[in-house]
Amino acid sequence: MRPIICLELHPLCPPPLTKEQKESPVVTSAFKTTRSQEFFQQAKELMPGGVNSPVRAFKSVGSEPVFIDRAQGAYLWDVDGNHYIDYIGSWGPAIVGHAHPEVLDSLQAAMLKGTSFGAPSVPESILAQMVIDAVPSIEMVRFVNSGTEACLSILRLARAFTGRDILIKFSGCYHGHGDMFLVQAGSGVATLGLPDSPGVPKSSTANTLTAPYNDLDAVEALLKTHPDQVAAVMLEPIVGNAGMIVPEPGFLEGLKALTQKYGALLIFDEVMTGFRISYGGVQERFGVTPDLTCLGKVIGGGLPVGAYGGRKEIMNMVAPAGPMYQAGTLSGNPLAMAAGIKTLELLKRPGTYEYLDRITAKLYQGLLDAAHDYGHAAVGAQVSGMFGLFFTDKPVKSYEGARTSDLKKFSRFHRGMLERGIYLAPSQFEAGFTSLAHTDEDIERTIAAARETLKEITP
Ligand code: HOZ
Repeated sequence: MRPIICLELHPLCPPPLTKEQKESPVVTSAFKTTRSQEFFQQAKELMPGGVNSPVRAFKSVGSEPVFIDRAQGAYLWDVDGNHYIDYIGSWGPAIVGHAHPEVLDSLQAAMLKGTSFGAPSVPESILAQMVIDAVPSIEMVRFVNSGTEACLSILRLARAFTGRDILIKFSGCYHGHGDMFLVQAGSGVATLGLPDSPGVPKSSTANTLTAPYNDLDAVEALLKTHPDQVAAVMLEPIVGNAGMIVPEPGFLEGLKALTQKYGALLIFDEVMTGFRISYGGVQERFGVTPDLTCLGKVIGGGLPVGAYGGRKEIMNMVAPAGPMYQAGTLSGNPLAMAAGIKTLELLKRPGTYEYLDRITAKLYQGLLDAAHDYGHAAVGAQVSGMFGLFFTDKPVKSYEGARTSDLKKFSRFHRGMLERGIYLAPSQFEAGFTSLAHTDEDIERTIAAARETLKEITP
């Protein structure tokens, strides 16, 4: 094994940034990644691919990750002292900005009372009430520790409630890494162009059927071919794991009608969109209420969390109220609850979603204009604090459409932006996220960086 690289301090701890590095403006010329490269070499011997989640390895953009040392507001600083405007936001949770002082105060107060009880505590009920008040489909909720866990549990619940086995999902949608969801999945699976994962027995996916997103006819055909067998139709109601794809008018309403007609449950995976697209998620903003909903990311305020919920008659099947078993040692953890409660309180303040909408629309339009002004085919989408761009001239309505995007161009764009201090998701098949901490000036700097980058790239 290689010796652990020893920098100035503890071997696993990057040196502190100097005062100048902390205060430096966004890097435009002195981009250096020497230390990140050293840490990545070391990490690759310690963890598969050097990371704990595949997309963040930057493999699909043909480069190497920068190692993050610190995050504050809309900004990140890496171990080489480069300073970035962050549009990943920890893949969604950082909606009020990183290390928000009020979230940190709540966490500190919670931490002083203990980090985990493995027993009921009042903060669980406070966050549960906030989620129930906000999300139209949720009358009762169960907290878990990740979006993956929420999706695994919700499918078991849908199967238990309906007594049916089949799941209909959509190509390019990602519902975590549970065996039965790894069929034409988005996120890391799409990013790395992986076929369905080895290690997943055929029997685990035998009951998973897929349809193209935005294609109601395909869904109805599957429901007709498998009468009384489909437990649930599950989707990201706005897709963020195949790049960003929005539902066409009538698509969500059509799924609701079809699931009712064929006796299946409709499940919205709002792990990414919950409390982001609006306080009540996509279901509130688009006025379509599913039977069950998965949540994660924002409701943990940056700590590991997931949740699933729905109508009481369904949720009361979950143990110990009912027979469907699901459990977790750290579920309802007091730190995650405290960070989640404060984050939702901050989001509830007047004007937050209007602000997210305004700055993100400005960013999205600026990026699109920059691409078109320099002769690049580009399309995309933006709703509230979520956005995405594809380098293609065809409208993108599904994962099949997203795959027409010019991935080489995306890689060059990503690198050019990184070197100019703009931290975008290192994959065409992920959405971008803004936060309440992003300022108009940040957006203008980002658009200026995009114009410089896109000017350099041959259309
Ligand atoms: N799969 C998540 C994004 N869609 C998380 C990626 C990561 O944390 O690397």
